[in-house]
Amino acid sequence: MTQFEKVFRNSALHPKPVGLVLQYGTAGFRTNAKELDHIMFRMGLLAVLRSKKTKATIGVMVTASHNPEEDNGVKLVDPMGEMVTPSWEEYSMQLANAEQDVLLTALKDVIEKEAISMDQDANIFIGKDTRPSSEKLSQAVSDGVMSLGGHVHDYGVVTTPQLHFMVRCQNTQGCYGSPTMEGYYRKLSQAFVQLTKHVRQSTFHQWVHRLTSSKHLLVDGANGVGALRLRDMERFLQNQLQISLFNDCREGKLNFQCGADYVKVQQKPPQGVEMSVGERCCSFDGDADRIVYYYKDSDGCFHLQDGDKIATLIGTFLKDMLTQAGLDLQVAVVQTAYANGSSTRYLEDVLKVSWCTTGVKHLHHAAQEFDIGVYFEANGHGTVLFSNAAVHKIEKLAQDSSIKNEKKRTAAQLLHSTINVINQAVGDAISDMLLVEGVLAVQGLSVQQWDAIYSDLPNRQRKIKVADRRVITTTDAERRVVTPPGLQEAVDMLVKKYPQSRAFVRPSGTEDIIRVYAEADTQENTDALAQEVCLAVYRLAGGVGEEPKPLH
Ligand code: NG1
Ligand code: ZN
Repeated sequence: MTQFEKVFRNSALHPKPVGLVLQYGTAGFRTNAKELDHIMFRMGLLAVLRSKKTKATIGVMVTASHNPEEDNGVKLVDPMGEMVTPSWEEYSMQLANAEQDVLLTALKDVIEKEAISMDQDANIFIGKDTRPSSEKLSQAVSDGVMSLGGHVHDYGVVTTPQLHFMVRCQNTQGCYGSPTMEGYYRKLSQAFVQLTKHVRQSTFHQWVHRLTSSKHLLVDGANGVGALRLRDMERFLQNQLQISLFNDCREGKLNFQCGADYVKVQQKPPQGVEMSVGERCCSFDGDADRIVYYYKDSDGCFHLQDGDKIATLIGTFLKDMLTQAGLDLQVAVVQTAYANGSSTRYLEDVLKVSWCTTGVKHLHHAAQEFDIGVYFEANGHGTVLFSNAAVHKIEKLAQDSSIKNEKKRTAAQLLHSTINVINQAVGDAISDMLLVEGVLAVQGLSVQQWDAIYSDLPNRQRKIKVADRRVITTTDAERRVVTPPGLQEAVDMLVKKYPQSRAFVRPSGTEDIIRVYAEADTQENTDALAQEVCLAVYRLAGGVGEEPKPLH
């Protein structure tokens, strides 16, 4: 039997429902798990082609991140651990949406267009989250890979960033680390222990003073894979961080009233976490590639430290360390339209700020333009990218034993540990958490002091259902609407009514909805603005169901 005959035969075991069309969205295919079996098989096929084309290991992650438990999804991971290149998103749609009888034609079309040598070996790493549907769906990916003669290494239940890490380690022949779970835990925790070692040297008194409180962190695992893998990691951390883990998969439902997305969008603490006043808490999302921090003050008020606050903390720390080390490297922070206006205003005074479209692949790409690119979405997805030249300069300085100035030497070593603690392949809740904890400890900052760096403008995110979300198209990093006609003018008029306000509208790439974002001087004005923009979308972009109502 030829390879293609085998693919044809096996594809019948994962049939595509006739007429079903799915889009490769902001972060891969994502929908109700019942619709995904054929997609998984076909992504297995595509991963083999991508592996043959790049002559490298490719990753396939089965997860729907922060979506409800009944959804699932799949993302492809390129050789350096980044999201698959956009031109291949097109191919994935061709394959995903080809009817059963033309699947082979679609497959051969990709092979021809990309001039792929089918004799080349293919190696695929597979990972999955904890959803009940993930087991069977990841099996469908494996079937696809093996039907086309690829080798599979199945890592089982891992966080999305762990899979990205494995792919990058494998393709850098171990330079980035060892492609094993132990390799991941060891690399990150050793770097974290190094970071916190400097605390004892540089701010000994503060360290002693905070010895008990500063090492303690409450973590909401969203009842997902992040909780399981964080448990595994704890023993590597040498007691440098004491974690109380909640929503750890033992009872509650994945992402239900917990997790980073819930906390960010609802702007309230997750269920199931026992927070005391002033205690530092964080929430992961369902596949642990996002993190947000928060605490409760003595009046019982909830304070959120989202991706913007994390970017600010890390960006300014890096800038300080570079200055102290005397290194001439540029640090930039990349933001999207969802960044709080206050964060942008604060950051623009101290660093370079750059804008791009929502979606990690865009942020990652934009951050690569700088010596050091810090990127975070407000929702808590982000990381730091160091150019090769920056890594080289920092490593050289950190190893230079002739430096007599202790401040300079410490700064260089802290920068070096930062490179190793951060997962440069992709945003990683566990790695970001270790970096934030390290930076807070080194700088002797409490969660309240970190929060006080700037005050967020009140903001609100809403969702509107429309008949076809593609009727809304945008420009200028998704900050302005192009179609339908009249909608942007309506938003502009509404924004003029409130002080310090801003609002924008865009179709979601992961859910079948339109997102509305608003911010203004007070929460009341923000909510009024968001409500009016929702109504404009509903009326001008074909809203379905009941008219949007005010939230309170
Ligand atoms: P969409 O659904 O396109 O808004 C959401 C997030 C993105 C990104 C992706 C992938 C918001 C407003 N949007 O995309 O930032 O994280 O999911 O998970 O948070
Ligand atoms: Zn996620």
